[in-house]
Amino acid sequence: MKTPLRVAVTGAAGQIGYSLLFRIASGAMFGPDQPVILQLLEAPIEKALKALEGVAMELDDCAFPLLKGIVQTDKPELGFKDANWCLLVGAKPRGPGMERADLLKDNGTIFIAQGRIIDAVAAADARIAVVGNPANTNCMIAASQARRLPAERFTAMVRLDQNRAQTQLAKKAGVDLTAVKDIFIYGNHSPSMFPAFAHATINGKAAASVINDDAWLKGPFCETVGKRGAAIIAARGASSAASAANALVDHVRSLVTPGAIHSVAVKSDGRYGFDANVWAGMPVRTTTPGSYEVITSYGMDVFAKTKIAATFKELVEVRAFVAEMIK
Ligand code: NAX
Repeated sequence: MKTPLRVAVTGAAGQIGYSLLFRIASGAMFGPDQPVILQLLEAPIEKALKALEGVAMELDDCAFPLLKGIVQTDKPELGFKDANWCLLVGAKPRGPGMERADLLKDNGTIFIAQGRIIDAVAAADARIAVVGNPANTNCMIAASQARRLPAERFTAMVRLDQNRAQTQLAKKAGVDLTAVKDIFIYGNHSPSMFPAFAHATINGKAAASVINDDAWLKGPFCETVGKRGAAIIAARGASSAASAANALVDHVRSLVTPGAIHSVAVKSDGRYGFDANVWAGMPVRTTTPGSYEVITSYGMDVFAKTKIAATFKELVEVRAFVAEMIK
């Protein structure tokens, strides 16, 4: 029996948490022979903590053989203690009429504190994956507080966008989803993101030649992927939850699977035109469990460069809003 992994999840009583925790406990994230201890962290709000109690009761009722313990807490020092993975899902949502600067400030406060505490109390091999929006910026802020854990350990999720792009390409080409490969997301997890279709393949051929509709790829395809989150809200009356949880399972699963090639928002060091010190979506190859290298070999045409420049500009603008927080 392997030693259980300690997996901290923030926002554990939220809607993504409700789709996520059962997948982790069932083995979908770390494999069918890897036991886990779930360390569930919620905001110090009575209603959220009560809901968390109910979620923990349901986890118990699943009798998952891999689930070796559940911690429920509103204390980050306890929630992140010795955690091997910290999944930062909880964040403050943008309320009606709320300015972007206020949202960034409120979330910045949360992610500064969490970054510091993770750095102080998490396991030496801790990896951090940020989902709470604005995910790239929150990840940058948390990483900026770390002195012990290297910045590469902090990643933000763009896998939902990659999964969305893969499905859109498969539908358009009328092929099975598994025929679509190498579609990666560049930049911010926001409508400005760029799904770089020029490198995608369908059944081993260039996706652009199979689809043969440049206008669709440059227009509706990019727009559909970029605005999918808003379309889900319009249809469901609530933001993506099960698909976001599924994408986080994919994000972590790929990061612990050597050889996996996938999109992750990571700290840039100037690749693909992103300036150092923004967290931007890029293709990575997992090297050893939890570690990766950025794939730098993809060339970009004029259209791709323009799209990447736009999402980069947005990342830099947002960084300017939080400059005080990342000093
Ligand atoms: P919910 O509002 O259902 O749940 C969030 C939970 O976080 C709440 O239970 C809240 O009490 C908790 N929370 C707030 N502050 C906390 C803190 N300081 N410590 C611990 N817990 C805290 O939101 P949900 O639908 O689960 O979404 C969570 C986050 O994911 C949001 O920021 C959302 O915007 C973001 N998303 C990110 C996606 C991505 O692809 N990166 C896609 C889906 C989703 O929109």
